[in-house]
Amino acid sequence: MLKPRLIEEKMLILLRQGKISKWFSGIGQEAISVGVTMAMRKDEYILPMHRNLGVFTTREIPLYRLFSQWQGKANGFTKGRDRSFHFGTQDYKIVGMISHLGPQLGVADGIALASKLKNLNQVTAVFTGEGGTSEGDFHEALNVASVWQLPVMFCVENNGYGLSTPTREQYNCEHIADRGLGYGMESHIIDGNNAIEVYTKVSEIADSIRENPRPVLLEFKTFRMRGHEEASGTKYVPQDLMDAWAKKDPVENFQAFLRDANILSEREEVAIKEAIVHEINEHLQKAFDEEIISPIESVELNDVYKPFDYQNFEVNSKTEELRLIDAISQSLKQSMEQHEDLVIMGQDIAEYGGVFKITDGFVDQFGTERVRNTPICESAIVEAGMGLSIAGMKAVVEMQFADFVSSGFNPIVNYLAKSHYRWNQHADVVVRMPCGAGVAAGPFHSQTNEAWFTKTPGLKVIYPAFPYDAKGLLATAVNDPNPVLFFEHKALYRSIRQEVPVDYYTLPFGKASVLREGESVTIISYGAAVHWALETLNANVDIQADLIDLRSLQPLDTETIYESVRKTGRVIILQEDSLFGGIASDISAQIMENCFEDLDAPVKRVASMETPIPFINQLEEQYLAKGKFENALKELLAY
Ligand SMILES: Cc1ncc(C[n+]2csc(CCOP(=O)(O)OP(=O)(O)O)c2C)c(N)n1
Repeated sequence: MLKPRLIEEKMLILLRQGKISKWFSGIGQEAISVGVTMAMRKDEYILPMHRNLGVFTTREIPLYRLFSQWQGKANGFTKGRDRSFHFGTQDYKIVGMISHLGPQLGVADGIALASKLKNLNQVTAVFTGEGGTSEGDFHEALNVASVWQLPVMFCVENNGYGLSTPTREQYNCEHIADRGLGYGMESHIIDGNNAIEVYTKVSEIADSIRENPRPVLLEFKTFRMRGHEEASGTKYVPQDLMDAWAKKDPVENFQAFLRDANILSEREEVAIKEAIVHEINEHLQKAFDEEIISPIESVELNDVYKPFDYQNFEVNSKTEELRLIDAISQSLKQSMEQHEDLVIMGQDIAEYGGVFKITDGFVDQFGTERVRNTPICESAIVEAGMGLSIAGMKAVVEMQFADFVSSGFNPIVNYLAKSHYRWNQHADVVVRMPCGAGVAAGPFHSQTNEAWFTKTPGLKVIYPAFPYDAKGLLATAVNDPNPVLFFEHKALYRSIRQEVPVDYYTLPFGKASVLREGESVTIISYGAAVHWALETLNANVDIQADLIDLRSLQPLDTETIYESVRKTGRVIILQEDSLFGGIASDISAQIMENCFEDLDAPVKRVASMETPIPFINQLEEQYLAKGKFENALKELLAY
């Protein structure tokens, strides 16, 4: 406890000297970080927050590495890409927070699920402040942990304030621990300023979780003695409250206890302190002496995704005619056979087989441990997928409808997408996205929301239009250790059939397929719109067009696009999504920038109306780009 205290005191000085950026103080809360970490085994994961320096020091991370991290230097954990405690390290089994606070609670669920599935008898500890408990992630994570009986210790550090917000404005129950009852979960209140109580109680609880896997909610009563971060001060905290808690200082009280019990002499105390101060100064010097990182573009770009060694599985087996939906189902099943560590999770996917029946019969073959029905909590399940990945497993998460991904949006774009770039931790998660209109399902069951994700570096976005492509690309998505959004158009599920190889095979990402070849125009599309373009070409046999089915939006096969545009000089991009900010706009811009001199006409984009997607057929038909395509194509040819 003394070590994090002394480090902090030093950091506060450096902060004033402008030598480090922000500082979030955990002074007064050390007994919790240190006590919990000491109660954990070294091979068990801890997911700390911004005030848990004691977790990092108790896991014995060399101090210079922490100091380098805070200065954004290479000996830190994020190569200068993320600040303060926003990092993880597999070497020390620590998984740091993202700024959004709540998501790591669900990540802990995933790690705990992996340890439960592997019978490791481990417990996972995750921290949050009482402010963070107001986030939906908290509720979702506790609910999932309870329904699945996952071995997680949810450690709430109730330190009185969330930034300037006192607890009475944060929640309206007496104790956060009281909520355990509502989740069907054991809970305890622990005096977070009493090191002995923290250590003994948490040790007992951790032991009992290892024996009997289950989640436990722990509320540590404590107090934040300094500002939220140093710049924000403590003016809003009444002085008498400060004074009362100052008397409960965990370091001073523990020192006094050790002295009274004749365990620690004054001489020993001084020696311990001197040794720590020496260590801090030595390591600080090392960090100061380290050069600052010089930016190299290629280094940054190369770390966004984990390198993936694509293995091509040959397609030489016999074929059978499959609908899109059967091809996806078959691919998923074969991936489950290929990867024993693959878990699929989604609403109603187990015995019921999913709303589209893609996982029908899977439970019989793979069991309910690997084919998991989930509560309705998209965030926690995406986060659990991340946790499985951290623990070395793979996850496929089924969104019941792509529209509902908005409820799991935060962990996808902020956690999964940024993890490899930030601290070299890949997110081996495929999110399956049954999407698209044309089924008279209205604004919330019809969207094709790929552009929400193609915008975000770190994600791969795949969007097949045919059974053959879907089967091979889904297999690759599972093999690829990066997060993949896999779009499956609902209107194509049962309407498109094709001869598909029976055996397992893969197809590479980033390769478009050229479905038709012609000299006069390039048509670029993906998903259901590819079939609209095919219909138009079938009805106008005189039009000589290259028809490019992108299949993969991120990575994007610009080579095939440019080659075709250079040949035809005219290009039309057809997308089902509404126009503004869709991928057609970016492809158009790239063509202008790279093929301008080969163009004989302006690039044309055809997309759906700038409205939400309406319900009744007549309105939906008017909304969709399909009806506008033929005229637009003819206009372009006549330009
Ligand atoms: C989703 C989200 N909303 C708001 C913030 C800004 N913010 C950062 S920490 C914090 C207070 C957190 O309070 P608490 O969880 O009690 O932890 P403490 O700082 O007291 O340890 C706030 C509002 C954020 N980081 N993320």
